[in-house]
Amino acid sequence: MTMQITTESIVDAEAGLVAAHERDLGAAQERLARDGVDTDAIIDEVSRFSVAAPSWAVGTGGTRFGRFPIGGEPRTTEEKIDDIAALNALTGANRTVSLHVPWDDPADPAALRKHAAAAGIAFDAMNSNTFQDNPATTGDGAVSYKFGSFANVDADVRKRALEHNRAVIELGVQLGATAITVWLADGTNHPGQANFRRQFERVADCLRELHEALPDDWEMYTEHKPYEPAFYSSVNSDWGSSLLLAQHAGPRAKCLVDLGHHLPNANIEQVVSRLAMTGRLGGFHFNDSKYGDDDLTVGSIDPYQFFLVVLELLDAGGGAMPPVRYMIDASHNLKDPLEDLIQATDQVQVTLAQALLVDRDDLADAQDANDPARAAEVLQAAYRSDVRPLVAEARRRNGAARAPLPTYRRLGYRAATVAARGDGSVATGL
Ligand code: RM4
Ligand code: MN
Ligand code: MN
Repeated sequence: MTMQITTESIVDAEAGLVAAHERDLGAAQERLARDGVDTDAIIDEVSRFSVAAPSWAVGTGGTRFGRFPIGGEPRTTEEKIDDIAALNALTGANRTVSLHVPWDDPADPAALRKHAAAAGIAFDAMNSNTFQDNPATTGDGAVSYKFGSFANVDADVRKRALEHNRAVIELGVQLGATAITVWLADGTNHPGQANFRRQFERVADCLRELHEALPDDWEMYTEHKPYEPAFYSSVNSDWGSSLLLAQHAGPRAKCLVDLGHHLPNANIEQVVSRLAMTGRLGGFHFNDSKYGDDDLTVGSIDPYQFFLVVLELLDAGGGAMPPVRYMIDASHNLKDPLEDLIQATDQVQVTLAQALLVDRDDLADAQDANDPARAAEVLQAAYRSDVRPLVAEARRRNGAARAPLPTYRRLGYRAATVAARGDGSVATGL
């Protein structure tokens, strides 16, 4: 067992921060109270919010040009959960893990569930991987996903892909999960390679069959993406296709928006609004991008867009984050993965607090008065406000860290994982 980070060790490590935190918090509360803001309501909502960590994100990612493992990477799903427990101890806001099968393929699900429960971590949406051939999914190699899984012309391949997805659901049931996310790599690289309509129909029918296999308390999410690894066409390429697929599959099929899965300059906040309006917004993957599905740290490239997206989520949730599945979906090629997850979670918390600051009545008045300048003032008043003391206080009230990154470093968690797991361990994942 790797070292555990506890509230007590955090409190000890942060003893020197208390006085400054109290001063900053008092000043922020006084400033915001002058504008009639209920800072306690904001702190409460930030404390309530949690975002899943994906099991594959606690190891370093790579590109097709190489991978540079950081050392001390988790060797098993249990160790991935240990790392997420450490993350959650620091942020108080990563209470669930999202598994990716067969990157995670536990031999003893009951034991894994116990291990996670002891670490205070529950299981979020399961992810089924049919973008790679794998003995567990494609059996003896007689079938291959090279030309797609659910979209494949070969009924046998589609059957294997469905079996794999059903097995992922069964595993999820044993772990206490209640959702599956289906991201498909299916598409084409060459014009004329496949018939768009027939590919789509095959995927739609498979998803419908999968929907029939859902346990009563489960949901499934279709995750769209315009390109990569398919570079000419993807079957589930955009939110419209995703919505059609979900509608065809059944009432418990919803759409998942990954911030990096849009063509350049797409208005993602409007996509969120449309999906929420139709009752089909099911999940959300946080990351940021400069060019494509770059899986960069959420808010690191375009924090204002992210603010506008969170504003739409709050609109969908009537002023609180709506009950959809949230996950950080980023890749950590250079940073310590846990440090990036800490920063991503902090960014989500800060942006949530800023978006909660928006005076929605004022905004609605400005909209009804056709006054875009006033609407902009309302948004900027919130976006330019320093909410960091409120976020630190939300974490403190959860028994987590006021300053999670410096505290993570001070506690020496990475050195402890290197000592326990060795400096050559490599986690499964991207
Ligand atoms: C995809 C997509 C999925 C993630 C995989 C690893 O691009 O974002 O959500 O599961 O990558
Ligand atoms: Mn994703
Ligand atoms: Mn992606």
